[in-house]
Amino acid sequence: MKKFLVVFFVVALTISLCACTPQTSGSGPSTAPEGTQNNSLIRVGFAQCKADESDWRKANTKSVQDALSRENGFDLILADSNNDAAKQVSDVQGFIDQEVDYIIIAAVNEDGWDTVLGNAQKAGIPVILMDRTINASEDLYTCWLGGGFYDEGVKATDWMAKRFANGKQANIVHLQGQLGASAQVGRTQALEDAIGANSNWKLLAQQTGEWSTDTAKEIMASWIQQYGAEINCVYAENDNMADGAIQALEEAGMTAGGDEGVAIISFDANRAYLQMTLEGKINCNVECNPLLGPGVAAIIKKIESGGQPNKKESVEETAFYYDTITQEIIDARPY
Ligand code: GYE
Repeated sequence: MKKFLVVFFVVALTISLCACTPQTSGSGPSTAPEGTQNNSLIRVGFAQCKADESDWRKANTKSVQDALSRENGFDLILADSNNDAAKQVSDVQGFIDQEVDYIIIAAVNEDGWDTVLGNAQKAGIPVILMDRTINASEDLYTCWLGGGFYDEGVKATDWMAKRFANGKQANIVHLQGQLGASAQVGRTQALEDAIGANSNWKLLAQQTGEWSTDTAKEIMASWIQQYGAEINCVYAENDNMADGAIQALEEAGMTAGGDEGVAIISFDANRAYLQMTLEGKINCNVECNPLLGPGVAAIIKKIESGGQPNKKESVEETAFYYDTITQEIIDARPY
């Protein structure tokens, strides 16, 4: 009888412990795959800006979830800050309180990280910055993996210099990303530097479109009301906003892109917008690779095996142009 009671107690205790295992939002079931124990999985907290905010962000989120799967030895916990910088900082503090093994951050805003990253450091939790950079001491994070936003902007302004060569007047409207995001800061700085260096370039208007197609369309419609045919260049800091601007131009009966239309600059080079580049609606689309999951997984595995990643791991990036891109190039791309 006593043996039965002991067995019954152990079984009951096991069932109650499984019931309180925190649900992870990574891919795969909430129980460890065959042959492994939950405690052999590397627990990673992923503080994402806003998982479905743009085509780029959706591809980025999926890339991390696919690479840091349970099958690959990870227990991924995704926190979506809904592009709220203060919430994202508290999401990171939550990961520290949960005693995760690693923290990944795609920072909504460059600023506000010193305290919480100091807490992660005290807790001995390595922090990997992915995509966005931040204004904090490099001692507070292990490494950064992402694209070069200022250099992306230079690729775009180099194309603009050819479009508006021989003193041709450029009258530019500028749709910025969410203010304070390092992608916005870098791409904006490149444009502002180029405007300062070209006396025939004029900035008619500048405003954040919050990375959003609808917001950018509304802003562009008001600029068309105000400036009309004077506008001959749109510098949109991501594909979704470039699409919104094109919709507004076409609804106003104006031509977007091509040799003679309003020149359209975009960033991200998501497949759907490379198709628009091939159609000539986007003139210059600068790549920013969202598929950073495998790189992050490799960095964590390197650390797990005693290695030390480089402080900065940037990814190769290129640009696509309406008069040279082909369907074959688009078909060969992974996103
Ligand atoms: O350009 C935009 C997303 O940080 C590079 O964030 C990323 C940017 C990307 O919202 O679409």
